[in-house]
Amino acid sequence: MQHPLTIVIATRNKGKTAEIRQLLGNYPVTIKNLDDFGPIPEVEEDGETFDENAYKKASFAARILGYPALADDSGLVVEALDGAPGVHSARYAGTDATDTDRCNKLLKAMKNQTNRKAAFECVLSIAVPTGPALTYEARCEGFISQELAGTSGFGYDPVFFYPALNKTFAQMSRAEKNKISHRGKAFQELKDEFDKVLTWITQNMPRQEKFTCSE
Ligand code: ITT
Repeated sequence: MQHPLTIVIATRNKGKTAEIRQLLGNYPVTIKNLDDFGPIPEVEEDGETFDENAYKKASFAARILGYPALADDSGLVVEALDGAPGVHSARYAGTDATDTDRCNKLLKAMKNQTNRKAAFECVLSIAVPTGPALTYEARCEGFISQELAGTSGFGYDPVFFYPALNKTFAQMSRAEKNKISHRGKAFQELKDEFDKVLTWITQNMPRQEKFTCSE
């Protein structure tokens, strides 16, 4: 169903997009992807925090496209690696690496480590074209497994073990992961005040001036 308010999901990550579409499935907004528009420049994610990068991505997309935009900046923070890969999670094994390459690099870095505590963190930023933004954040704690397990999800899901369900994120269905994940929890906060968010967006969107040409 088409709703009058459109939000652009400002991500190029297909795994995230699928999760976000499911998380916002029943809400009264029309969701667009970056792919629904022509080519737009890439944002440089050079911020030092998830917060900075989320705002950069959301405000850039909102300004360029003229729609409210929602960005997610997230990553895996591993205690024994002093917080790495952290904000560099997507590029941890170089720009051409695959998700499996990144998981394997992490397992190698964790070889012989007894402290395997880790957390996924997620910051959501919803920005309007004039600059202001709302922010939501959440984390999900778990452990780095000894080997890859499971084929669902994306990114580091096969090596992130979630003890309460006794499986890795990649062994969960999307719905199961969305209930407990960093992204799922951050979206829950947003959805808990969805009416206010919609009002805020409407009030902060630039007005479309209606004008008529007169001779
Ligand atoms: P966009 O910036 O276009 O959204 P990205 O993949 O570059 O896509 P980030 O900069 O936020 O996104 O990097 C997040 C990385 O952290 C992502 O590529 C995964 O490797 C990892 N990650 C984040 N959330 C994850 C999740 O739920 N499961 C597994 N890995 C995740």
